[in-house]
Amino acid sequence: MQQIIISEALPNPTGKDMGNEWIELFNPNPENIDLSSWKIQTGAKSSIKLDGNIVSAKSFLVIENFKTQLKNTDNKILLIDDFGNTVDKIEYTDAKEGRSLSLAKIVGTTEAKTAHIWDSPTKNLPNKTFYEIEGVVESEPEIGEEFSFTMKDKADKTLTINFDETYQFDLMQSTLASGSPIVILAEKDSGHYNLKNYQILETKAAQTTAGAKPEQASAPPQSSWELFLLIPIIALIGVLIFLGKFGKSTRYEATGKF
Ligand SMILES: [Ca+2]
Repeated sequence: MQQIIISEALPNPTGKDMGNEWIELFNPNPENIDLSSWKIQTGAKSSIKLDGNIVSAKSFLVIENFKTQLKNTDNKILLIDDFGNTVDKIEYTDAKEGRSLSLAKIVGTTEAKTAHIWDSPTKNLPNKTFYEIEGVVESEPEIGEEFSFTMKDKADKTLTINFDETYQFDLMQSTLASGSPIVILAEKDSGHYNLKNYQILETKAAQTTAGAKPEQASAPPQSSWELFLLIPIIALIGVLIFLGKFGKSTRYEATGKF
């Protein structure tokens, strides 16, 4: 049997939390699973008994209208089977209002993987798929009909990346310079991508900048020459300190007999 998973949870619904929170389970197996004697540990001292619930084959089951309340900060939700084994677990430090924590599929430049991501809820529906794309910024962020920038992926294909106003536009414009190596996490939407997260690959960015400005090429020999002069000076200071300490301790030994 494949593991039943906690596919999504909404600990902090918009408005009143009590009665509006839910936990979505998913059964990846080709047969129905009876959850009698299973439970969901919803907090340190609270749990929901799942007696009477059956999760159908390849289907979701939403647990809702429970009498306990999910904490909005620093919490763990555990799915415990009839043998007392924890079969799945999600944890969070800060539940964003109106957003659910869902197990999303990440299609990457490397192998596919999964991650727990806060996003708009997909109750009783398949969770979203996100794309991890590595490449370089082509055109810098601009405000047109949409907030967007373009990047070239590893296959040299130009992709349009839209982002919403929750991103700080000024910060993005100052950090996403044309040519910056970047890795993004985005959701695919007909013909473009919606940005979820991004990271600038720092080390490569430094190399690219150095290569792009040949007039700075004379700087390294100069600084290494300065370094060359600095080494004997540091060594000399070191010797002087050592001699000073040695001298002091000798004097201490001499006076320590009193
Ligand atoms: Ca879902």
